[in-house]
Amino acid sequence: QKVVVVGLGYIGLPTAAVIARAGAHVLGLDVSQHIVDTVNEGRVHIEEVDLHGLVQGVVDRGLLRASLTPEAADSFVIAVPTPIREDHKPDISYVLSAARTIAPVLKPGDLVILESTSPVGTTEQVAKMIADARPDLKVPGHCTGTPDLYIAYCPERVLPGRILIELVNNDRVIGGITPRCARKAMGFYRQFVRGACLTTTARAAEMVKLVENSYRDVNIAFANELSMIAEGMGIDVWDVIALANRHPRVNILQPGPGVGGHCIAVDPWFLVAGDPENSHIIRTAREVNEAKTDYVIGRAMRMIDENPDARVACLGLAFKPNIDDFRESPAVTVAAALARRFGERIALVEPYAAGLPMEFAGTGANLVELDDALAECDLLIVLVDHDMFRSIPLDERADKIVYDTRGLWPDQPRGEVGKGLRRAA
Ligand code: SAJ
Repeated sequence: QKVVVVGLGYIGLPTAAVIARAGAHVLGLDVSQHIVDTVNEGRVHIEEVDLHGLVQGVVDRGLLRASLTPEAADSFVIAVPTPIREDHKPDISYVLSAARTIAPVLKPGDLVILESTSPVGTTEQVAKMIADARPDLKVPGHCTGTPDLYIAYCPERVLPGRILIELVNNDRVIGGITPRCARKAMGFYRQFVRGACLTTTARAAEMVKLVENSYRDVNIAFANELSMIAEGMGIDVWDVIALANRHPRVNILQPGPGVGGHCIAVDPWFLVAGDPENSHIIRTAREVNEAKTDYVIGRAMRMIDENPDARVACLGLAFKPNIDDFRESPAVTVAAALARRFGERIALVEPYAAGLPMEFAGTGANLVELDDALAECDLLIVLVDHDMFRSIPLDERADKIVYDTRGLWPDQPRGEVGKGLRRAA
């Protein structure tokens, strides 16, 4: 069987490689000549655990190719970005353009699956786009009698850093435009998914994806709100959360400098845009998490002002621990605000960065090794809970002034703000 995957990004490329490994002939479509060339050489343009070896293997075996132009196939998987606009409204133009691209090569019996995180109703819009482009085909939802095509929505739910494991092992929610479409898509996923494949409608599946990430955002916002309340009361929020979580029905997440990545900080807005009147908690959670980043910036600036002779190290720039992904990272936002104001006084430590993200251009702040930062800096601002930071022994930081936004070092001596703080969200 032949499969076309549209979009060779963080989800599309691993998905294409996993389908190819299961034995299908996969054509990856992308609008970037650079990405197409890279994949055809068996290389990857994104960092993800074990991805390079897998892509090299399936390209060498002739199971995966990349191209700028579509070809006929049995199944089409759309995995293109759905960014958010300035006004917090979703932009589904890449999805619609992907549908327009594949429409000319579709034939009766083909399956089209949308995987991109999408506002509710997008799969129906894909069907409409195909129906308009191909009046000769009977498109589900746009014809009488038995349709020629199968169209379904199946969101990806993988965690960056564990993509290849989770692509195979996670349960999949498969929403069909019709129940027949859902059953057909289930047959497709069963070829390479070990988790359960659960079917529903396309609209429900679209909402499920948005709900999962909103759930996490709301729960992180709760932790971030607690952190600011506890800080004002002089209480260690991590102690409070750990103790509250000993209750059998309480499970509070961890506060931090804000929520990063391109999913959790974005997807809740798709729900809000769908029904602004009724999405109070979801919108407020977004606002609390965004405000937490500003709170951390203000707090860090005050500490630096109170210690005018201190050299400052920001520990971590990634959006979460132990990965080299800096997209929408609150750590970058905080460190860049400090770098713009304090310039070369700020040392940046990021073991996962090859160079500095562009946000730091012209600020004078430098990337330094962790050992040098520990030797030279008096004020440490912990922004990411990388394992490498967690394992720094107390004797290397006991005399430092510490602002630990991740609660990494429970044993840090406590003191007044600016004089050797234990940890403060
Ligand atoms: N974070 C906290 N406190 C916590 C947990 C996370 O501040 O207790 C922060 C992290 O530091 C990070 C952000 O939240 O900045 C997001 O990290 P994450 O690990 O929670 O999630 P992502 O963005 O890497 O992946 C999420 C996952 N969704 C859920 O767990 C519900 C993943 O399964 C999705 O596939 C992915 O979004 C996606 O693509 O939508």
